Amino acid sequence: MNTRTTTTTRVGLLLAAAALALTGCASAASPVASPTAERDGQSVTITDAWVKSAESGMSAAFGTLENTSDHDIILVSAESPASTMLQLHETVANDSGAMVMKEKQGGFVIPAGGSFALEPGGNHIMLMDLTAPLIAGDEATFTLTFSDASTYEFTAPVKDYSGANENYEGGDMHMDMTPTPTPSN
Ligand SMILES: [Cu+2]
Repeated sequence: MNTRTTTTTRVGLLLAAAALALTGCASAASPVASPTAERDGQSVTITDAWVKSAESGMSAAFGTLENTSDHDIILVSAESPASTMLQLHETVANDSGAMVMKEKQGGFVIPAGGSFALEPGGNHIMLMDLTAPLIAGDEATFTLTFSDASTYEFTAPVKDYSGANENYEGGDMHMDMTPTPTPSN
């Protein structure tokens, strides 16, 4: 009798202690999964972001991605209400020596404490199929997703730009980004 009472009391105390521990834990924990490491999306910013104006079809977004963490961060995908599909593109020479853009396998690696340039003629975020014309002065919002599944959202102004007309070479698709000829300086 005596023993059972003691045991019951002890269990009750343990449960109370466990509840306290849980409460304390919950109030102290940060919203991220690991309190010691920042999610990638919290360590990345973009500066000088802009999007090329376009009536329809394709366009591209540029800027400089910066990584303030002490580890490399991999950008794996991008989304935007401005386009039904986005890809991460690199610009490379094809077999015949022409500069073409194609999807970057494995994503963009932003080096630890460093930056990754998105620029015409180089790496860029490709808008494959615009949902509406991108007019200079408008803005477009982008959501970047990193390899740890965290995200970073930014808004970029739309600007007129006559360059960045590389052909797209992906699988069996060959498309011109814009039918507008590039005026010479
Ligand atoms: Cu592209």
